[in-house]
Amino acid sequence: MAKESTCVSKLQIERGKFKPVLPDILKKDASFIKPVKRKVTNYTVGQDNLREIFKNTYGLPEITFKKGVNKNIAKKSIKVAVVLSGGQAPGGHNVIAGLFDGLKKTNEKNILLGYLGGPSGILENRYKLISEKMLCNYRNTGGFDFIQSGRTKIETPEQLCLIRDNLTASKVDALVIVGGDDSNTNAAMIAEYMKKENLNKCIVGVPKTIDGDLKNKYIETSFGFDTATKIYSELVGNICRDVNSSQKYWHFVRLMGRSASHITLEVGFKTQPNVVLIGEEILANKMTLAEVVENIVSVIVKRAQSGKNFGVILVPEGLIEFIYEMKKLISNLNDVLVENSEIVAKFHSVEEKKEFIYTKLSKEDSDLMKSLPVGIASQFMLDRDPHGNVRLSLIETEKLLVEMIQKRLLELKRVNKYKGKFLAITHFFGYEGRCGIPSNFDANYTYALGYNAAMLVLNGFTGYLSSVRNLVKPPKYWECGGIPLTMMMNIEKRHGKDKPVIRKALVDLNGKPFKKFVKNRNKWAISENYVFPGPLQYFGPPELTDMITKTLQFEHSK
Ligand code: FBP
Repeated sequence: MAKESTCVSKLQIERGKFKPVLPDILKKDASFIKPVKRKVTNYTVGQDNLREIFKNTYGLPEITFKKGVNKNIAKKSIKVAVVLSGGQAPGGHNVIAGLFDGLKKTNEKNILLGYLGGPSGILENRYKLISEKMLCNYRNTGGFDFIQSGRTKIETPEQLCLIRDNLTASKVDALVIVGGDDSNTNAAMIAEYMKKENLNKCIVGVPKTIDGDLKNKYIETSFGFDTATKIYSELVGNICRDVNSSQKYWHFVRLMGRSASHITLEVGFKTQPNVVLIGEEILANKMTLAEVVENIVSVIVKRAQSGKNFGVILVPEGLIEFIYEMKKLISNLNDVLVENSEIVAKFHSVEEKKEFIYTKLSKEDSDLMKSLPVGIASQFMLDRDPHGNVRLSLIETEKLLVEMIQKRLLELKRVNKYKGKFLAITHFFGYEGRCGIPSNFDANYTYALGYNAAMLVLNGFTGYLSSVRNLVKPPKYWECGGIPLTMMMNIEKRHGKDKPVIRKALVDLNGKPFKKFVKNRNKWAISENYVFPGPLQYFGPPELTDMITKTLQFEHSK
């Protein structure tokens, strides 16, 4: 429990007393938690290339923990290492706490160490031994600051050798990688390498990301999504109330989420603003930027006709990559930047870089890039992250939209088709929510994911993602087990090359949440159906403290 000190808040002290609820199956002694294997039959369809890359870890069975005698649990003490990878997400510290408690409950001599600063910590062999004394101040807290995080991509043979050597030198038996799709791709690569090298080292992943895009039939949600969306919803709800009070501004709020619009959809449900853009729909309809702008303009014009020159618009962070011509431009630009990386690096200014790049792009692409506001075109040139992704958090799409909307409204004004007043304010909410104090859901979920990861490694499983399901039910009923990482992979283009990566789950346009949204959005557009969710609650009635996301509710509704 967090101790009182000048840098610990009262809430943190109270929150430190929260005892995560373990699923019933994990409450048992490890020797009574039996892993049941299920062969996955449709595993190999159309995935021959993956089978080739993951010769040793492809085709593993799915694991579910059930009540029963387990004679295979590690008899000797083991040493496990944990690493936090990628962007922060509320609950990371509780994964470590669950892992620690699961290991210690099974054998007091089991050891947990934490690699520092993300995957680079493994490469540089920087770690700390984790003790209860150190951990107690971090239980139920937000952030990743206990051992920090990083985005180093692990893929080269040299890196894999180094990891092998470092794990071996430190006598680490198992490595738990807490990360999103890219980081768990790392986990799959390391698991395969260890198997290939005949090393008895277990590599297990834990699904983390506020973006909510690491999910599938077996992984119902990634941790952090619940807390982050509650925090953003409070902020957006407050803006809706402000808008409704002053009735003079249009607020454009871009929300994090990278390539997926799950966060935007969830915050949309919780606050019911006037426009919610869903990138996946824009892509499916092959909409151009001009068409996206036109759709927003039609709502602005309609509301202005009833004297409403105000409103709130949610923009997903990844919007730009969903607009057909932009997606093509970004993909071609990525290839050109990789092919010409040495030359580009020699230019001193972004302007020089852009001028050079224009000569390498097709006329269509370079004309499009030149037509963008200068600032946005320059943001397109920023370095990609180590996984080859455009740093979407740095591209101010909301400002691009405002600029284009202003132009269009002026045109309409000139021909007397718009008589309103358009005053726009832009926001970007992302970093505000990633390190929030985890909600009850995330505190429980992360603790269970960590504890479950301990059970997986104690049983010697490797190449798995820790899976805790049945999340619409109270934690007591959650089901636990492991899903083979390779089962979630496909081949995608990264840095201009085909690479095996974990499949991102985008908003499913045939899914229940999206359909529910479509039913409501016209009503939200013209009237003020705003909902003001207020702050995330840690104490009080369970209806408030244990509320799950609308996305989970709708996805699992009958
Ligand atoms: P992960 O996918 O690693 O969980 O990161 C999510 C995220 O918060 C995105 O929503 C955002 O685009 C990105 O990280 C920002 O990255 P950075 O922390 O490097 O600025």
